[in-house]
Amino acid sequence: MSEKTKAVEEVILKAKPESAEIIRVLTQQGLAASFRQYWVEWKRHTVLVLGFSGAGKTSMLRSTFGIVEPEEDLGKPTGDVRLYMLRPGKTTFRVSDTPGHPILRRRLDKEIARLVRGDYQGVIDVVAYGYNESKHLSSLVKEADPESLARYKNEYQPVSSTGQVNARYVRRERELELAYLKSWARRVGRQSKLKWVITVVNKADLWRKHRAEALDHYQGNGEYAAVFKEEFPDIPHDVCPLSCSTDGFYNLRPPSPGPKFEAWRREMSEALVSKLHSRLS
Ligand SMILES: Nc1nc2c(ncn2[C@@H]2O[C@H](COP(=O)(O)OP(=O)(O)OP(=O)(O)O)[C@@H](O)[C@H]2O)c(=O)[nH]1
Ligand SMILES: [Mg+2]
Repeated sequence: MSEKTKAVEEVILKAKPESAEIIRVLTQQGLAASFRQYWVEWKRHTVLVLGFSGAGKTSMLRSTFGIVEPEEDLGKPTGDVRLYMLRPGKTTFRVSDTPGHPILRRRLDKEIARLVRGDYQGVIDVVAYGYNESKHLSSLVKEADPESLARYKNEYQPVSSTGQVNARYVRRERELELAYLKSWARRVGRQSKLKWVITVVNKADLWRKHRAEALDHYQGNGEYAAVFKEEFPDIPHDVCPLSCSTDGFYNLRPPSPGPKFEAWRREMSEALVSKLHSRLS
C-alpha cells in the first residue's frame, strides 16, 4: 500500500462519515487526488455485518480479515457500529461491524436505513447454529425474580452442571437467530438495493459432529433457508461454514481438533474470502 493510500485511509477512519467532511479534511492535507481514485472502490464496496450477539461477527472480522478492534471493545460484546477498511488481496472494501445484543438494537436503525437506501452493497449474515456465546441472557435476568432465575438456570444455562451443552439453550438461540433474520429482513424489504447476502455459519468446531444437519438448516430446504427465500426471493445467497477459533463454548474446553480439522478451518476461511471477492467485483 502506498504512503498516500495509507494516509487517505487514516483520514477516512478518523473523519466523520459525511463525505463533505472527509473531502474537506483531505483537501486541507493535499490528498484529494489520491482520494478520488480510492473513493470509487470505497463507495461501491460496502458490506454490513449482521447477526445475533455472540455468533462471532467481530471474531470473524478479526481472524479472517485481520481487523484490530478498539481497545474498549476487547473481550466484550460490540457496543456500537464500528467501521473498518479492509484489503484482503486487491480489493478495498468498507465493512461495518454491528452490535447484535438485543439491548443495543436501536444502534442498528441507522445502518438498516442505509442498507435500504443502497449504501451497502451486501450483507455478511453471521450465525452459529445456536452456539451463541453472549452475555445477553445474564443481563436480561439480572433483575429477574427468583422464579424466572430458576427457570433460566434450568432451561437457558448454556452448559449443564455435568459439562454437557444444554440442547434447550442451543435450540432457543437458533430460534433467536431466525427471529433476528426476520426482523432485519422485514425492515429491509424486497424493494431494497441489497445485491447479495453471504450467510457465514460460524463455530464449525462446535457443530462439526452435526455437520450435515447444521448446513441443511441454512441451505436447501432448511428452516433458515426457507425464511431467507421467503424474505429475499431474488437475492443471491451463499452459505459459508467457518470456525474462527477453537476456544470451546463458555467454560467447556474441547480437545485439540487435530491437523485435518485445522486444514478444514483454513479452507473455510479461504473460501469465504474468495466468495466475498467474487461478490464485490
Ligand atoms: N468455539 C468457537 N468460539 C467462537 C468462534 N467464533 C467466536 N467464538 C467465541 O464466541 C464469543 C462471541 O464472539 P464475538 O465475536 O464477540 O461475537 P459477536 O457476534 O461480535 O457478538 P456482539 O458483538 O455481541 O454482537 C467469543 O467468546 C468468541 O471467542 C468459533 O468459531 N468457535
Ligand atoms: Mg461483536
